[in-house]
Amino acid sequence: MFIKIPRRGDCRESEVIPEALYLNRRQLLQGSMLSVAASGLPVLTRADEGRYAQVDAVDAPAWFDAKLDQAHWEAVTADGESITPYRDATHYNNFYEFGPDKGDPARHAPKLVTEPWTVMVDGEVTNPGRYSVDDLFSPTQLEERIYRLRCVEAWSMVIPWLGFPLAELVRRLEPTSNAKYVRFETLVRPEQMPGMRAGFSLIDWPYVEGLRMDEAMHPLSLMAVGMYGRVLPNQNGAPLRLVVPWKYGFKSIKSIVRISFVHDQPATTWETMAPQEYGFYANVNPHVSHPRWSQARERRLPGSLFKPNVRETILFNGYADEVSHLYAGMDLSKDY
Ligand SMILES: Nc1nc2c(c(=O)[nH]1)N[C@H]1C(S)=C(S)[C@@H](COP(=O)(O)O)O[C@H]1N2
Ligand SMILES: [Mo]
Repeated sequence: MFIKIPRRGDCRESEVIPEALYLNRRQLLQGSMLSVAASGLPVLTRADEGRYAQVDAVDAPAWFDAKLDQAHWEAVTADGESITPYRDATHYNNFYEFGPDKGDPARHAPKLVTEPWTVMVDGEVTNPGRYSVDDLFSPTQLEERIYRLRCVEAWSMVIPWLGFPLAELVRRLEPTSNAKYVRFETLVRPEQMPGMRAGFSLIDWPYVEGLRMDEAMHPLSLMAVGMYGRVLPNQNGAPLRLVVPWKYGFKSIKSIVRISFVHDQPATTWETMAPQEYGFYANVNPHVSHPRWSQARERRLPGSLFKPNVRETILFNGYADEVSHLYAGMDLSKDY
């Protein structure tokens, strides 16, 4: 079930074939995507078991790799937005455990050992324990979800994830009625995570994130184990990461090793570090500026100096129809 992650050296080549298949599939899926759109979840589509993720890696000639970076990407979401090229989605990352620069995760994360991997489940829950990743996701089907990812730094991408609804997992784990929030923790392994060894990092590890229970149970909240039809690259949070598309990217915690069901709102990494800049909710909101910059617009990657690809940011990152009821009666300028 679990696919071996190629080492850095063979990584670039092996991406080519699954990606090409991926794009073919996209075109085949267009019809079904539109019908799903009509059912009210506009950028959601299902794939049958991620079959093409198991295609063997094949070496591509260097000229092909070079061409691929310049390829005109045709795949689009149901709303007509282009899917971010795989290369950008895997080489422009935030994963501070591996360093502060956007290229650091792609440089250093491939050395992270992600097999075996266990996730500790504890707190207000009927089925606590230490689960292997396979245990966690073997009972469920993988689904493909094409989501916008909007970073609080005002850039965004469109990424086709492969995963399963967090709600399914929560139901299986059976939280007690005392559980009001879910808290997530990332791996701490400084030997393999150079960003954690750097003395200047302000982050108090482990990286922690959390959701209110109703947010966790929302059908858009995804536990991702893959992207672009293949296994999740380490820099994107292998083997298991959260994706909450209506919130700023920092809520989508990577490489999860612990899931706790708790009564009180958990202290989360960014909110703890700078509460006046980053809130617990972190819902994408063009009307609530970051103290140091506006959130009204975003840079959709890839862009260039001549074509910066700037677009308006949409409330709840475009998912308002699905999620705004979760925040009825709340003042979004206070609970940012
Ligand atoms: N453990 C951990 N998870 C993390 C981060 C991090 O630094 N550490 N960065 C977050 C931020 S700020 C963003 S924008 C997204 C980026 O996800 P991507 O690199 O897969 O696009 O991951 C989030 N998850
Ligand atoms: Mo981010």
